[in-house]
Amino acid sequence: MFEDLLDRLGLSSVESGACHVRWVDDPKGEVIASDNPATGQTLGRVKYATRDVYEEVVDQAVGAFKKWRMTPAPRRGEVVRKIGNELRKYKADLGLLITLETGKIRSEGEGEVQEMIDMADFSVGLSRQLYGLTIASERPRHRMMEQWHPLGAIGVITAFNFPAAVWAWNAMVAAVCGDTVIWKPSPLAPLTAVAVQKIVARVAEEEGFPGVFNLSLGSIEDVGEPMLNDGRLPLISATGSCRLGYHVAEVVGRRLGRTILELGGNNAVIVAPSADLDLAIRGIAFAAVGTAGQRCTTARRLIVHESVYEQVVDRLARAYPTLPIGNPWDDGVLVGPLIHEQAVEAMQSALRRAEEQGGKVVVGGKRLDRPGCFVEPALVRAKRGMAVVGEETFAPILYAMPYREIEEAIAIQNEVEQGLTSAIFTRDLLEAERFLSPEGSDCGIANVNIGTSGAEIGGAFGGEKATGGGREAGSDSWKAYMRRQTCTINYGAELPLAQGVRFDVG
Ligand code: UN1
Repeated sequence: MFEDLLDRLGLSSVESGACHVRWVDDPKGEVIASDNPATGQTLGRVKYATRDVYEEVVDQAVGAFKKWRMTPAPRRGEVVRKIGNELRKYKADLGLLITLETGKIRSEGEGEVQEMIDMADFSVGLSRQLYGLTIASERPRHRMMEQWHPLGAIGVITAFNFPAAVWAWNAMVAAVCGDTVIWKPSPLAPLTAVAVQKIVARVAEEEGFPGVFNLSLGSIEDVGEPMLNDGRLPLISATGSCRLGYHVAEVVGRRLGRTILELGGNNAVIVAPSADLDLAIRGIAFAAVGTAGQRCTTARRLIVHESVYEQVVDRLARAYPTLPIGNPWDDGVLVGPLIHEQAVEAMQSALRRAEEQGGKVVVGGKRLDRPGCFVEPALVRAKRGMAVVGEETFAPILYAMPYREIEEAIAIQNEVEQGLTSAIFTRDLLEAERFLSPEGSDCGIANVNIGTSGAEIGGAFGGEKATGGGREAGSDSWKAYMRRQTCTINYGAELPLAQGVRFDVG
């Protein structure tokens, strides 16, 4: 099944990781393997872009921008529509490749391709809605207006856990905005990036716009750092850890470039006394265990009212061991492997520290005795203030803590560094509204009776505080990919000055 899959996606055993108006490589480029985390088997190999190749990619992307920016936005939308249609044809195959490379289950792999398709559809509509305002001028016979212009060639850095969808959040929107895109994908999911690039670059070329979508997979030294320092790239959109984000913000900020940062999350679910517990248990399980806890939106903390705390912990403790763990491509499996050995070690180390700090593992947490990076999702009784609870461990660990008053629950929810997603299960309207009010959740995303993960693309996605403040995908996130120009037009014969200033010459 797997050999045919690579064929169908047009992938050979060694691929180049760089593409602009055509695929390019440098014989000196290091070749990396992409391994299936469920088996350890190598799926294929990809050659890194060297520094020279990176330079060539940026030159081409900057060159392609000149034509693309003058192409009417609805025409750009048409190219994106064709990309969406092409992705529809590859939904099953690309989804399976994502499953094999990242270990996420089939429906999530396909869901990710659906997310790309949704982003294409959204962006097609957007291509006719890049509206600017007309503003009343204080001066007679003057008109003021805002218009939005394309920014330039932009850099998009993505992580392994959403190796395709997050690229689409950025690239589909950026493309209709008139930007060209240079994608630096994660070296942990290089084949997905190459497969997506093949589809997308083919459509762009057929439409007469090669060089709009570009790929530059390479090392931190040859591609990552040069990209951050590259004055030709006015915007860098990066997804990854908070550590990565601090670095990106600093380096890009130093040259006054723009960033969109989507960094770590330490997301919590509050379960109030009035919650529908059946709903809550299902929502928590998906949020905490889905994608084996490797989403930035994963629920890592559970804040439960003391009156239902034992009941919720008990129900989760019974549900966890029934979750089918196994090969992510097999039907019925809900928990696939972690991405690599280091992730397994990080999980074990966090659980050890949790116990040292007074926590108690209720269920799970063991590595499975089989090849691949499989672990049992862990549920831990924890207390407010435990240092490990403040950390984002990219693995399925859920720390459950009791609370007494809703104010306390919200304070616990808000007391971590990150501010990505948050949720409350309650049937009490006042409590729900309080959670959503300015004195409620401090996160970019706040849900009621829904878990912390699985956002739709129509909303703006991103978070506050150490999550980086960026917004991607829906709503008016597009504005970050354009430059705003305020224009004042004088259609009279006088030259009145604003603020009543007089400057009479001659
Ligand atoms: C991420 O983990 O980087 O809301 C993004 C969600 C997904 C996106 C997650 N739509 O869980």
